[in-house]
Formats: sequence, C-alpha cells, structure tokens
Amino acid sequence: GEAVPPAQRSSWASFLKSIASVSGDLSSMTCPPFILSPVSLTEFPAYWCEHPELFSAIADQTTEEQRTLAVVKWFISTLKGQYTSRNESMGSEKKPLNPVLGELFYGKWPDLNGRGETQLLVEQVSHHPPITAYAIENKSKGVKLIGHNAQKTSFSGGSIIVKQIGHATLTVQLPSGGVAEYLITLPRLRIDGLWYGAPYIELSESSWIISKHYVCSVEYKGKGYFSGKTHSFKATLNPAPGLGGSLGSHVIEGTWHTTSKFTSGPKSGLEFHNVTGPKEEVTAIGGQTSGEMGDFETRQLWKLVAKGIREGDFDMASREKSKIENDQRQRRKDELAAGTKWPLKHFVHVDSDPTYEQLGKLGKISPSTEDMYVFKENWPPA
Ligand code: 0T9
Repeated sequence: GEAVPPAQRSSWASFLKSIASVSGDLSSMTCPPFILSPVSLTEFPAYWCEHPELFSAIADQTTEEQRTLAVVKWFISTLKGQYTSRNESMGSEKKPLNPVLGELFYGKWPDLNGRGETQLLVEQVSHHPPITAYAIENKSKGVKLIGHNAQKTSFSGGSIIVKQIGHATLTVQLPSGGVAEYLITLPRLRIDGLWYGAPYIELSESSWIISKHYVCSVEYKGKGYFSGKTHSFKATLNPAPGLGGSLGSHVIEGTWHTTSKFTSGPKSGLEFHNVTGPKEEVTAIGGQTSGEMGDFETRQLWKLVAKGIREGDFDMASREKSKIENDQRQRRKDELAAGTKWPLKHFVHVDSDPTYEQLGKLGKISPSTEDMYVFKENWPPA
C-alpha cells in the first residue's frame, strides 16, 4: 500500500497475512513500526468526556424525555473522538499500546461555567484478554458513568471486524432523591483501508441506550447505505413498552462526526448534535506523583516506549517494551508460585449485572446477561 514506508512493506504484508489467520485477540500481535501508536488503550475512556458540558447537562434536565435526549446527545457526541481521532492526530488508525494488568490512568476536566469538575479513573482489569474498566464522574452534578470494554476480532473481506464486549451504565442523581439509570451498549467496528496501510474505522449494526422510560436504538451505516455518507447514524427513541402517554418518540439522523437533526417527532427539522467545534482533552493527573500510582500509571509505565515510537527510535521502543513484558511475566510467575492473584485496585468483578439484564430486556440486546466490574468508589487521593 501507498502509506506503508518501503522498508516496512514486506513486514506489513506478513502482518496482514497473519491477521487473516489469528482470530479473537489482535492486541498482542507484532506490527511494523509505522502503524504503532504511543498511546495505551487505558487512555481511551477519556473519549467519553471530550464534551464535559454535554455530560454535565444531563443533570440539568427536568423531564425524562429531555434527560434521555441529553444522554443520547452526549453519547453521539463522543463517537467522533472514539473512532476518528487517531486518523486526525496521526493520519490513520494505529495500534494502541496493549495495557498491562493493573495499569492506571487518572484524569479530570476542570469546572468551567458552573458545569462542575469531572473525574476520570481507568484500570486495566485483565491482560489476557485485554479488559479496561473505567469510572467517569461529575460529583457536583451527580452524573456517573461506569463501564468496561473488551474486543473480539475477526477478519472478513479484507477488513478487521471488531465486536465490542462490555457495556456502560450511566446514573444520574435526581433532585427528587431517585436515580435514573441508562444502559449503554457499544457498536461494532470494521477496520478498513488495511491493504493501503491506512486503516480507518467505520461503525456498523446498532447499539442501545435504555432506561426504564425510553428505548433508544442507534443504527450505524457507512458510505453507500441510507444516506450514502460515511459515519451515518439513525437514532430512534421510543417510550419503553407500556409507557406511551406523555413521552414522545423521536428519530434523529446525521453523521456522528459532524452534525445531525431530528427527522421525525415534535422537534423535526431542528439540529440535534454538532461536534464540528473544538473538544476538550483530559488533564492527566498522577503521572508526576510517584508512590500511590507508582510505575503503573500509564504515561509513566510506557514513557520510553512512547518516546521511541514518537521519535522513530524503534530499537529503544522494542527494548523498553520487552522490559515491561518480562517484568509482567515474572510477576505472573511469582503470583502462581505464591498462590496469589493480582489485586484490582478500584473494581470488583461480578458474573452478572442486574441493570444490564433488566434494561436489556427492553431492547433487542444479546447476550441477555454480561459480567461487570463494580466500581469500589475509592477515588484516588487528590
Ligand atoms: C474502546 C475504541 C476501541 C477501545 C479500540 C480495535 C482496536 C482496539 C480497541 C474499541 C474505545 O471506546 C473505542 C476505538 C478503537 C479500537 C482499536 C482500533 C484498532 O485497530 C485496535 C486493534 C486491537 C488493533 O490495533 C488492530 C491492528 C492495527 C494494525 C489496525 C490499525
């Protein structure tokens, strides 16, 4: 392909050959250097809050209908960062650093214009398969997102198909004293452009946002489908079964990386979301404070590997990466010998999630149950 540096063409070709045969987990495969990203997957949950004001606005709504629309608007507005930002910052999708067990990333978005501070906490809760758990919370507004994600990959028609495993739950503390809960599931990804060495993501199939009042399905299509445009979506919001009455239905259509509008319902014709403006990067915290997070803070841990990748010193990058991997292997060996297990810091694994099961029934969600990582609430000391 055109984007592949001449010296790396044969290694890219053999990488492509091997992904066709390896299925399930691509995270630990060796790639040619041009496709490596210096950023670990533990930093990805920050994409959920690139628009902190949309996250906090969820708390400011006064009706179920408005609150649901605010949740959907925040969700759709995160997709641009989640799925196109590596193309924008690095020219194509790249292979992220594969987090080690116990890797941590903490961050925050400051209080501005009364929206309150939002905190981010991420922990790598499994290495094989890779599973990342996160908590994002705006305490002053009472809005909290807890979730985890993993991927199952396969190869089909020249593309990598990524099935996302895991889900998130958004909770909102209501002035009445109650709590509104929203189950959020994740779309399927297709990674195209591999042949040319310029991978990019398109979303497909559907994901859901479900509360006890509303069921919202989001359908994703790429070029050549209902709008003919890349990154198209159609969100359909309907009152949960048996809850017609005062709750209205809405359909929203557009492209998730730009704008969308209501195409059916009482707001038909009005703009829904618009992410053509600036986004807000997270401020990483703890990278400089050793001790509490120590060497497991992601930017600390990967510092020299990332430097090597950024500066084109791939010998250093791979040497430093091997050091990290050897250290991990030794830790697992020691734990096995001692009959101990690496303790998770912020999460507890449970086999099923009642919120997922109950709300999931209202949509066409499979599987019917999923495990989850319960957040222990021991927020890092300031
Ligand atoms: C959760 C997101 C996820 C993580 C990444 C598939 C992928 C790892 C998972 C799903 C976030 O909320 C959203 C965005 C991008 C996803 C990554 C894209 C990607 O390519 C990697 C996989 C593991 C690879 O690195 C495949 C090999 C590579 C050469 C293709 C660029």
